[in-house]
Amino acid sequence: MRIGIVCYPTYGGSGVLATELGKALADKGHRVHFITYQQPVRLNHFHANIYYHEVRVPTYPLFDYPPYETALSSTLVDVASNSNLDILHVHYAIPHASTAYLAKQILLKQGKYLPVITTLHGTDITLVGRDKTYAPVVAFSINESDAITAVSENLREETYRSFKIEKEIEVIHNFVDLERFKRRELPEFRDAVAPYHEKILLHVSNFRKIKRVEDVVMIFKKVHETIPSKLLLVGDGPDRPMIESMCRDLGICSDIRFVGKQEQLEDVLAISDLFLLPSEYESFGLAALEAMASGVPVISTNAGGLPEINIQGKTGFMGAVGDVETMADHAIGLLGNEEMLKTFRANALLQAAKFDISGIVPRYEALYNRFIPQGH
Ligand code: GMT
Repeated sequence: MRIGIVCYPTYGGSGVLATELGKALADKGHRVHFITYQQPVRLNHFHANIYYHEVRVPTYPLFDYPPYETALSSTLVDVASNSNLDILHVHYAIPHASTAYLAKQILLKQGKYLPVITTLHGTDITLVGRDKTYAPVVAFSINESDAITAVSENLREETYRSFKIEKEIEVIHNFVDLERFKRRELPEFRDAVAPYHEKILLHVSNFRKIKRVEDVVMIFKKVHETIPSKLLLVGDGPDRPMIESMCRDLGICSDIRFVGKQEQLEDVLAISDLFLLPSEYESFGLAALEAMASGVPVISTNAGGLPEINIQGKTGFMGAVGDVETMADHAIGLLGNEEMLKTFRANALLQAAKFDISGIVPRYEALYNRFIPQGH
């Protein structure tokens, strides 16, 4: 198949998932064309079956807001015609579903039929998409997609609750490459972070309000009072300055490290004992799944799709949004009991295996096949 993929090329989960999907499809012999405004972060090696098309957005003094959607639609028309795409898969509805719709209409006029699959990822529905400035376009373009997928049961339900969707939304859960995240021993790295064998807690996010990174720090503060421990904060985003001053005010800066965006996340996971994700909402929580794939148990909220991956009392524990006390108590209970920690590690890995890339990618291939006209 010749597959076009549109996504955000940045560190967000939707872009990561879309890029990993494209790479896996390319490994299986499909030709994959990424159409984005920047090289996706995880698209970092040459692959004979992968093509990258940059969306250029020319500026002009009249434009206070350069028309990205117009540029993307035009690039989609160009790539679909010249590379003879069989299918277009867009990740994150805004603005990708509406640009895909426009490109599809233009191509139809030119005599080419291009089926469009839209994968909903989370904030495109639950936060940004619901805003009335975007909602009518989001609802329309989702309905006009040939197929709609959501990354969790919870997101599927949220989408039906928020919009008048006339089509079936298929749940295809996010996936992880177990091979990539297989835990390796990295004793020197671990010693550098925790020289006195302290426990290592980890949080990975884009430091947005919805992630409640302040709760990560408060959970850690409580754990730290009882258990010698270090906190690693991976990622960057708008709340980082606030979190830095919070750590200073609490006087725990020396045990918290901001390590910025990390491409080799598997190495950081390999030295971690516990993953913290106290988000206000997660449609899925790909970062938590990646942690489990490295055998790291998860303390999270029970928001959104998190209960679909984090099993209470088995792979970790969940608390209500904002219930820092409960989440901290669970973290202390787990980190203070080596036997229990070992069992949870094994459970986390077993649970992650249910979402292994080898089981999920064929579901996307089957979906594409349903919409590609015979003979292509
Ligand atoms: O986590 C974010 O805010 C980034 C966002 C994105 O679209 O890039 O992530 C969403 O999609 C991920 C991949 O499907 C999910 O694992 C995240 O749970 C989801 N984030 C939210 O729902 C807040």
